[in-house]
Amino acid sequence: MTDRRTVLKTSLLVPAAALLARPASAATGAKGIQMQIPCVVSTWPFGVAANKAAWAILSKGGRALDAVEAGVRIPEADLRNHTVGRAGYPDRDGHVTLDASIMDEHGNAGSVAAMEYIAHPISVARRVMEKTPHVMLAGEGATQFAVEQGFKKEELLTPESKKAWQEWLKTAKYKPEANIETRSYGLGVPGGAKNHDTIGMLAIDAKGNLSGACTTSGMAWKVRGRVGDSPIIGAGLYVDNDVGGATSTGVGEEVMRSVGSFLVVELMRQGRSPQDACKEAVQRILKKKPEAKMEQVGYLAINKKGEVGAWAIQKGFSYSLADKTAQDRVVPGEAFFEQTPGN
Ligand code: SD4
Repeated sequence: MTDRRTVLKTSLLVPAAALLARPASAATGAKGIQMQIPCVVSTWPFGVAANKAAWAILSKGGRALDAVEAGVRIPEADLRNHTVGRAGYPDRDGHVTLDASIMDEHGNAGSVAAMEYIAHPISVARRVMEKTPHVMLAGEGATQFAVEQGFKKEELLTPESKKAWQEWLKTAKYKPEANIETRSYGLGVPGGAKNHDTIGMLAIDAKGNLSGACTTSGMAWKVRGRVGDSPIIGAGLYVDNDVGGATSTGVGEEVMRSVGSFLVVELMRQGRSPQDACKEAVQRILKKKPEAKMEQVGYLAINKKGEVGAWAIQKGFSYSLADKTAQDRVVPGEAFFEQTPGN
């Protein structure tokens, strides 16, 4: 029987070079997937519904920035989803605090971190980008700014999320879990998401312009005040209209320490394919911290030509694609390791 220790032992026996040399599967090919422009890609199977909202804009010749904002607002509003927006699981003290970031084709960026009481952090992030000289607002100041901008202040902790939190309080054990979305949404069991997963979305519009958005309630039961990678420009999201864009999901601390999305875009700038760039960014995490193989981080990237690639630490990460040929494709991400049992 394969248990956690066996997987760890097995993976330790496989030299890193061999892991790196492992061929990509037929599902994606070594170079990833070629999309037709305009197109939109996003993390996890719950990206399908988000992509549809984005596609409604892109297919009419709309701007990528409008598409990614409209797209990620779908999971933000979905009360079955406990990892993004309203109904997101709270921190260990029972507060729902949201992180989000957005970037446009001009390299403009906006973000909010640890913001409470506002259901659509991505739209507040866009206002920060467009209405202030700043990039990031955090905490109470972010909520205050949102209210000044006309956003409604509301309780984000739903009865269902509160119940889950109270259940967690009985043992109060904090353990980030990998691939929650795949199990709760991908398998068609709504409302089962337990701990974390973020929507990151990248779009190219008919003019060939790129934008990206990333939004999350972060790690469930996190320490109050904790901010993840999602609102950090260059960590959870990075877009350079000359090159491409990247976004991440998983344990944000690993992504922040390696400035992952910026790294992916810079590798693409040097000529690496999106898939190869994502793979290298995951490899950097594992090189500095081999124990991270027990965690999950997944990167998703697209280049200016519409080539898409992804890579994760563990299997189980997947992403959603939409262009004129199909709007509901979900593709498994490549990974270095098997999914950790119990994760
Ligand atoms: C965070 N990266 O706050 C987010 C959470 C996430 O899959 O994506 N989980 O660290």
